[in-house]
Formats: sequence, structure tokens, C-alpha cells
Amino acid sequence: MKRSTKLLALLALSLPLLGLLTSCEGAKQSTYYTQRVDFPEGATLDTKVEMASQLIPSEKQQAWQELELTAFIHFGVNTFTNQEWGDGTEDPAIFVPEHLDTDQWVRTLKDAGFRLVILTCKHHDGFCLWQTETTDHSVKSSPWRNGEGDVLRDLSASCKKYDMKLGVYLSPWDRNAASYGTGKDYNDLYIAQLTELLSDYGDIDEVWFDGACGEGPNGKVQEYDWERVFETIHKLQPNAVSAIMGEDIRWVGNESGLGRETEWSATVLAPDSYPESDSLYKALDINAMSEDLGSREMLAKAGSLYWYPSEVDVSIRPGWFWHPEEEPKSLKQLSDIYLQSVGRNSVLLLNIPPTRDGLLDERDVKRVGELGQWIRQLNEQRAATEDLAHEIRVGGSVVTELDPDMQVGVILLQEDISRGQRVEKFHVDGLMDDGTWSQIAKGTTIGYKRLLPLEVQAKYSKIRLVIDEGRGSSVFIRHINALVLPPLSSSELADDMPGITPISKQGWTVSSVSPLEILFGRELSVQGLIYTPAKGRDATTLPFTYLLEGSEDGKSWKPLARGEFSNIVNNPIPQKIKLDRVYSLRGMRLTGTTVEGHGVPLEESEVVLY
Ligand code: FUL
Repeated sequence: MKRSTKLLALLALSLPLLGLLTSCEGAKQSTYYTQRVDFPEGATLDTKVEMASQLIPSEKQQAWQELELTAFIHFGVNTFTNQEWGDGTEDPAIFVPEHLDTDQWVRTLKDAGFRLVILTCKHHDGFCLWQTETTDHSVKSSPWRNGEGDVLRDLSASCKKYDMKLGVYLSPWDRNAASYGTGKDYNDLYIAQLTELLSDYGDIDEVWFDGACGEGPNGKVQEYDWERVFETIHKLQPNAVSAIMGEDIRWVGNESGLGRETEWSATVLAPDSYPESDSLYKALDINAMSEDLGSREMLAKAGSLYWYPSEVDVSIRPGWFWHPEEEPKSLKQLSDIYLQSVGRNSVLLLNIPPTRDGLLDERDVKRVGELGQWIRQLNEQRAATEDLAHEIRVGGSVVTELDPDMQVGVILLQEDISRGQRVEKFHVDGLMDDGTWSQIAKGTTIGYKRLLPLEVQAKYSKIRLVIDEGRGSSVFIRHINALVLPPLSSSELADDMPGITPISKQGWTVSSVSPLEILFGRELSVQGLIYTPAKGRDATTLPFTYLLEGSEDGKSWKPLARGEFSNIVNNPIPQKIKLDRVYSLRGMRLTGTTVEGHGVPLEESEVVLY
């Protein structure tokens, strides 16, 4: 779950952007609803479907969707402590990015086609990367640039220089602020921080609110004042979209770079920060991770529909922050992520974390460059020279001429979302050499963009898009094309655990699972352990904190390491416990405790010793 605690007692929010407009579509007058539509009491499903077809994005949502490629920069004290979540007790003196060069960040991103970059101005540890008046837990207290450094100031200058849009991540959860959990005092501090970010650094285009909401230093959880948060954005940066707990952009529901096959931007999911979300989520049995957020079955149950498009946030490395032992994902993994995010009606938010020097890691720079080139090649080699817009009646089709010499690998489809997201089911046929049509791709939603990799790449002189089902009488297609899939070399395999040789499990016996106790049947030299949650493990049973104990005789136990698997609930990647030295052991015991403090059974197959 993106957030660990559900927020209660939120005040009613005003929705200033939501409204009605009408336009002429052919001879027929249509009504459009911007960002939200409320169904009349007792509306039939047909009425709801018709109204759903007329829900459109706000101007700023449309502009954001067209960015397609956006970047995240996770940087802060965690970069120096090798953690994913800091606990707020870090000494600001550790933050010394001697060679910080935000030009290098932005140049790398710009060359690869990224259009916006978001900086973690404050992560859950509460350390502020800008010159804030609100706390001393910031760059002001670091020896870096004699306490006068300001990462956001540098980044905003680089963004201006390279014509890159800028966004800010300001974690609501703050494990350092003494006022966290007290109510108004912390909300005042948070608004003051947001005000600084939105006032002093020029145009801000996206504001990112993480959903994590845990305990602060006094053991209390905070109730955030979202109404004031959104008012502040509307006043200071009216063109900025707000994401995740924000009102304009939805979290896709995972941190692995995976959009849904059926991805509705017109969803029954209200932003989590809206007062109605609690009862709505319960009544419809949904949350941001649900598979179905917009089908007709959902419309039948819902009272309102929101234009709430998906953003796919994923890191180029296993963790969000830079860790010396981690490697970037392969080009194959990244190109798949592109097809499964931008190609599934989402915006990609790819994280590239700077090193302790304040520079992007050269390995990441190289990989981002390769990804940029791959995307450029994919989009440049188009088999249809004429890419026309079409109004297609539901049940109808349209034929597009192709260059018959091009090997088609991917079908590109785009709806004109300024007229709503309407396609519910479609298929694409290709005209074969022998003059017959055969189905080469099919799908459900299209939305802003759909990329459909073909099972078999082949040459076609024509393709035919058939709209099998849709909302409204016609759908509006902005682009239909056929793309050549750029080849990848086999050297593109990733290694998530470089330099690790797993110890054989032969002769092991499991004496209990909660805690997981394993006797090796012989003496082993152990340097560390990697815990990888089993696929399909229910998120509520994931271990958040751990205690690792070892035994030299198989009878008595002593603690070897304890700590947090921090972000495991959102990002269930392999978690590494590196011991302070090599131990000779005959057994190990791993105790896992959930966020709620319950012990969980762990499986032998989930651990690897090295
Ligand atoms: C998560 C956070 O807890 C991670 O640390 C990271 O910032 C990610 C983007 O969102 O929920």
C-alpha cells in the first residue's frame, strides 16, 4: 500500500477546476465534463456510460499526459547512509555532495527525451534539501558549501537552462519534525514548507505527495490538512498538477513499472485525500491497487467518475536511493517498462538516483542514454506515412495504408482524450500478401496512448482498426500507426545481485517458520542474507522490521543484525542484510514483524545466505 494509515476526518474540499462545457461535434451538441462527473440519482447504466464518454481531462492534466517521460531524483541523507527510509535522526553533517552538478542530471535527462524532473526535496526522514526557514534539519546545517547549498535552487537553474519542467516531492510523513502527529502545528509547518517550495523556485509543474503516513518521533500519526495543501497549490502554482495523494494524478498501484492492460483514466477512484474516499473505497471495495477502476460494472455501482490518470513510478535501480552495490536495470527491462507504462495509457516517472558525489552514476547515465535512443528509434520508424485523426462509429473500422517493406513490431494507437476516453474493446487486422486479413493485435482500453507489441513481427500493406465496443456512439482516434521494434543485444541482461554467491541449501532443516529457524547440518561461513518476498505474498504479511540471529551450536542464539526493510510494502524487491563480519554458524533465525507489529511466518525459499 502506498500509505500505511488511512486518514480520517478530512474536511470537505472545494473542487474549483471541475466544471461543464459544451461543444459542437458535427451537427450534434455534446456536453463535456472536466475532471469529474456526478451521475444523477437513479441514473441508468446507459446514462452513466454516455456521461462517462464525455468526461475529459483538465487542461493541465492533458498537458501532463503529453509529457510521457518524466524523471524522479531520490537524493538526501539516505544516499549517504545507504538506507531506503531514514528515521529522522541522521546528522545533517553527513550530507556533503561535494561535486553536485545538476546540469549533468538535467542534460542526461533532456538528451534522453525526459520532459520533467521531480526532486525529493524532503523524504520521510525530514531532511530538507533547500534553504528552509522551517527547520534546522536541512542543508543549512551541513558543512556542504558552508551551509549555503540548496539542491533545489541548483536544479531549478539547470531546468531553466535546458528547458526542463520541474516538480517537487515533499513527504507528508516526517520522522524528524517534533510537531509531527500533533495536528495543526505540523500542518502549519508543512504548509510553510510547501509555500517556500512553490514561491521561491520559479515554475513548478508537479507536486508529489507520497501516501506513506507512519509514526513521527513522538510515536503519533498525523492527520494531514489536504484542503489547505490544495488551496496553497491553486494559489501559488495554478498550473501545477498534484500527484498520488494529490487530486490530478493517480499512483498506478505498484513500483515495478507496470501499467494495467485495461487502464482507465476515467476512474471510479476518487483521490485518496478527498473526504469521500473512505466511504467510497469501502462501498466499491477498491483502492489505488485494484485491477478494475473503470469497467461498466464499476460505473453501475458508482455515483461519480473522476479523470484521474495513471503515473507509473519505478526506479532504474532496485532501490529508490543510490546504493553502491546496486546496478541499473537492463535496457531490455527498461524498454519493457516503457511499453508497459507509456504504452498502457500512463506517464512514466523513472527514478535515477544521484551518488554521494551529487552526480548521476555513469552506469545510469549510459543506460538512460540507451533508453532514450531506443525510444527515439521506436517512434521514428513509422510504417504509415499519413497519420490521420478519425471519428469511428462503435462497431466500425478504419483502414491505414502502410509501407509494405517495413517489418511491423508494434501497433501505436491514440485516442483524442480531449473528447474523452471511449474505447472499451478493439482489435487490429493486418492485410497479408495473399489478400486476406488476419488479426494481429487486440485490447480493451486505448486512452492517450497504447503500444501493442506484436507476437510475430511481419510486413503488412494495410492495417485495420476495428472498434468492437465503446462508450458513446463514436470514438475519436488521434493516431494509428505501425512501428518497427528496435532490436536489443543479448548483452542486455541485468544482474540484481552482483558479486553475490549464494550458499547451497543442501542438508538444511527448517525447525520453525515464525520465526524462520533453519539448522544447516554443518558449519557455514555467512556474510549476509537476502530476503525476497514470495510472489503473491499478501502485502499485510510482509516483514517491515527484522531480527537476524545466528547459532554456533544449533542451540543457543545471539543477535547478528536488526533493522527495517523500509519500503518493502510498496517495492517488494530483494532486501539485503549485510553482516558486520563473516560468522561461522550452524543455524540462523529470522524474525519478521509487520508494520502493525505482528510476527509473520517466513519461508525458507524466501531467504538466500551468502
Ligand atoms: C514510496 C516511498 O516510501 C519510497 O521511499 C519512494 O519515495 C517512493 C517513490 O514512494 O512510497
